[in-house]
Amino acid sequence: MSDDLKNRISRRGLLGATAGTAALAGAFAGRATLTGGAVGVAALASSATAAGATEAATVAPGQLDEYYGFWSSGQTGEMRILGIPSMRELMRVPVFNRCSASGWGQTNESIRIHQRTMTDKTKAFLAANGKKIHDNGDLHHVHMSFTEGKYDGRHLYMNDKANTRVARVRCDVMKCDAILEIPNAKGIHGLRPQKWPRTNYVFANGEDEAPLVNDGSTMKDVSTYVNVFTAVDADKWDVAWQVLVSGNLDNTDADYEGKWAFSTSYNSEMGMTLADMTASEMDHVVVFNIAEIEKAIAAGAYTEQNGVKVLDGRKEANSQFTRYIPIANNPHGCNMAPDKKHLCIGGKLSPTVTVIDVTLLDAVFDGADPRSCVVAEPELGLGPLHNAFDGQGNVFTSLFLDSQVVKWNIDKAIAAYKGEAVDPILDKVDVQYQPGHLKTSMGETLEADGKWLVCLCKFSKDRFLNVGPLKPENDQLIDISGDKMVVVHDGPNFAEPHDAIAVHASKMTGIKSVWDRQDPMWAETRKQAEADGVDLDDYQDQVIRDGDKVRVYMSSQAPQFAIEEFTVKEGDEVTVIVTNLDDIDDLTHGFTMGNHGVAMEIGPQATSSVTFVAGQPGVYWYYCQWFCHALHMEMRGRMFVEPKAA
Ligand code: RUQ
Ligand code: CUA
Ligand code: CA
Repeated sequence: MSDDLKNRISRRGLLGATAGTAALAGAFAGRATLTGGAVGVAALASSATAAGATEAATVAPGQLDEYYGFWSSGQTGEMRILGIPSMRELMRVPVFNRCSASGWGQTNESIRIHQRTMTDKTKAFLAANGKKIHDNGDLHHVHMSFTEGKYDGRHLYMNDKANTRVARVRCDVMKCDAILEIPNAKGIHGLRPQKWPRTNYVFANGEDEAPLVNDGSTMKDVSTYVNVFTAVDADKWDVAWQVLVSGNLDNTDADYEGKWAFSTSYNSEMGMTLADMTASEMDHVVVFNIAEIEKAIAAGAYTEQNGVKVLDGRKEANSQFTRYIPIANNPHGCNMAPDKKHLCIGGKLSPTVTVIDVTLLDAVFDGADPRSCVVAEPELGLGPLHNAFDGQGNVFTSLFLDSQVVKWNIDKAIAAYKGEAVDPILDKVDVQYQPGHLKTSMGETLEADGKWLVCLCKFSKDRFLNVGPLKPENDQLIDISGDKMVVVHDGPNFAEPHDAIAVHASKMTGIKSVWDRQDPMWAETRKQAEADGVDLDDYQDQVIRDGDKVRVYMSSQAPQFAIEEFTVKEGDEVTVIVTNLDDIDDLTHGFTMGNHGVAMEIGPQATSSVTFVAGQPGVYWYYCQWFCHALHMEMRGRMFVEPKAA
């Protein structure tokens, strides 16, 4: 690859004008002929079809969407819920971020979830920095739990690349109930639940290379660096095992038989600079053999590192845990088709998608040429990143550089690879602009239905009113029910609509409107109440003093807090525990303590608590910040802070 090309593979360079794209095309031309761009470019359906598609995407006021869209939010750190096809934003679920509206990251219940699975090192690090938790995150990928290849509506799983964590969200209340910091790995990026027989594992990729014993004893000697593939036990919420690999790891997926997991690697070179990371002609996808890995774990043939069972799947270990399938330089997306057979790998720097037939992988583990499982490699256009499926044998691939989505057929691509004169490309459509992920309705399950495609564009440029140098990104909705793709909706979105899944509403029947009083979310708070002689079910509102700790137990019922004043001393550690006794839909209360940086949400029948240090002597008002009643403004009370006793 020329230096000129490498220079252009920066965010800025990729965005560059036609010249940049032309230079890339020129660079690619050396080893591959570009055919994609000439075929069916931006073919728009007739206006009649376009109008029909737009109508299908219209959801009138008061009408409900057919699909739940679960969105990652990239560096915002939260999960979002949108309706599809309306693309209306329905909810934000804080996970790795601090949320001012709900108190996530500040309530004791959420801090306990954060801390429960932190490593001791992290706790010490945060304590040394005067912090209780990391309250930022970079949430790239959201996926739902599976039972036999289908969404089962139990959990959603997601990664935090920034702080090497994974999290779980309960679908019944749409709150995060578990976070796990992954030891040994660095920068968890790709994340996928096992699809078959059910989600026993959540597979998580460490993207960044670091010494396995990362204690500062060696830092610049790259030969000591490793990358780590992690399987999280989805039920126990602990690391089940890890496998060391050669090269880094980017995106991951699993098959529909529970036999394999796959990870792309863009840095097989183990390069530490951009030039070195793009130096080789080929990188690879790693195939993990789940049965062989489980056998070794059961036999105790692992080493233990930071409390985790670790196997060596690096090339030089020659194990049966892994195989390395060569793929053109710097592959990215990794998507298993619902035909249970074909794995599609986005070429990124190569204009191709590599199709692997997973039924040929046993032979590869038995010694066949690793590339013998490659059954197609269609040239589709510039910058292929991710793939989505319609369940009818077709694939939709995002072309980052071309700002297009290309629809192509797997069987035709296989025929072309065998030398038949067929063009696998069926259609191309312009999107605005630079698409990353794209997701079809139910497309990563056996129930892919080929109705909608959400395309998550990294840039919106001129697509919306100018809001300053920082522009929204652009989620576009594409009707894929006909032969031609039709863009029917622009959805501006704040950082970053990284990835999304579209789940049919019929899968989400377990969602509650009112909390169960016995919910485990506040089990610890309940224990404290019992120790204080307070029965959270037969509510006794009271203030308990325990040295310089004060616990204020109060219930709330619109439009009143049961305790309308309480007294503490300057410097006291005050914990306010609020139970919302209202039990009707959508009657949420809040508790905000003025000038103390404290706010939390308390849903119907929920208990939430927050701890803070009482400030300077004086009168402080607290109030309910979630609109709950005509007298919501009056739902307030006073905290009197007395001077410390001399
Ligand atoms: S990766 S734009 Cu973080 Cu999802 Cu491909
Ligand atoms: Cu309670 Cu507003
Ligand atoms: Ca590379």
